[in-house]
Amino acid sequence: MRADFDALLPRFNNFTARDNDDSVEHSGEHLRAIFISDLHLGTPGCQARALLDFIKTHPSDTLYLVGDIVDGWQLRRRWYWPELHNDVVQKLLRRARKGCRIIYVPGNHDEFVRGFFGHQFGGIEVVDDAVHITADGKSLWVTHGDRFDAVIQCAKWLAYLGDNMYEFTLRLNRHLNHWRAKWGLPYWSLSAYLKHRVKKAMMYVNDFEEAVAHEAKRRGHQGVVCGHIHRAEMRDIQGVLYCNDGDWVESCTALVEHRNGQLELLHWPSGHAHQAKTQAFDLDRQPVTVLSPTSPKLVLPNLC
Ligand SMILES: [Mn+2]
Repeated sequence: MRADFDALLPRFNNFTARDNDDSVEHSGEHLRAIFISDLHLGTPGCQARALLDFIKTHPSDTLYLVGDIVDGWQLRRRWYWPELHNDVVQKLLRRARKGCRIIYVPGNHDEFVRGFFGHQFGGIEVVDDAVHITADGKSLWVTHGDRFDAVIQCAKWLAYLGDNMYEFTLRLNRHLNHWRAKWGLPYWSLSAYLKHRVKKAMMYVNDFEEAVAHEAKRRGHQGVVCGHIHRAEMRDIQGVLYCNDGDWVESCTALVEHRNGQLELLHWPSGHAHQAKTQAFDLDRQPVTVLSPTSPKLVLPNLC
């Protein structure tokens, strides 16, 4: 893991740093925090140009890199590193030098960075997960989210077992009620009872978003910020604010926190670089608009 990382660093430095292209920078509000993930630098799919535009025009106190920043899986197969991708890295390093606190929470595609928890490189702090406190005092747990794949896989197996168990309980139910009738007891549906209980349990963990939100709640936070499934979202899940900052492969989305603590999902269309579509969300209110209400929910590990 560490060897992989050491091998990558000199390659980053082989390029000339274009460090002085800040001409269009700082046109907007100085945000309190920005959360971006799933950049997948090192793959042709990465929307590096749009990403650079976004970073340049959005200064912030803190910038969270919420995993899958560099795609180590793809780079190991085939080296792909255009200068534009290097520009993104240089831009981030420059931002850190200028006083922006940059916190890097690695994901599964950049798991080689997980060997560096507690370390810094170029002023960028590498941590397993983070807690962000908003201006109005809400606590958000920041994690990439891939660790919940296991929860969902496990839930599938439980669902499969649950189905077989249901068949079994139907048979058991027949015998049980046969004997209950003999003893003069009224009919009681064991299978309906169990089905109700099992379904409730399955629905609870059967969905990535709910699993992540549940874990955030268990840890005592009011919300969670994650990525991984490339599906930007901000909604309340059982009293927890679930935020997914999306990706920079398809949707070009980021989660930002304004100075007053208001959180917002920004959609950054690559062709219209300066017209961000917004979704406003106050922690105490429902979303104003829904950004991607109908995308599939299941995690595809090879894509995420
Ligand atoms: Mn991922």
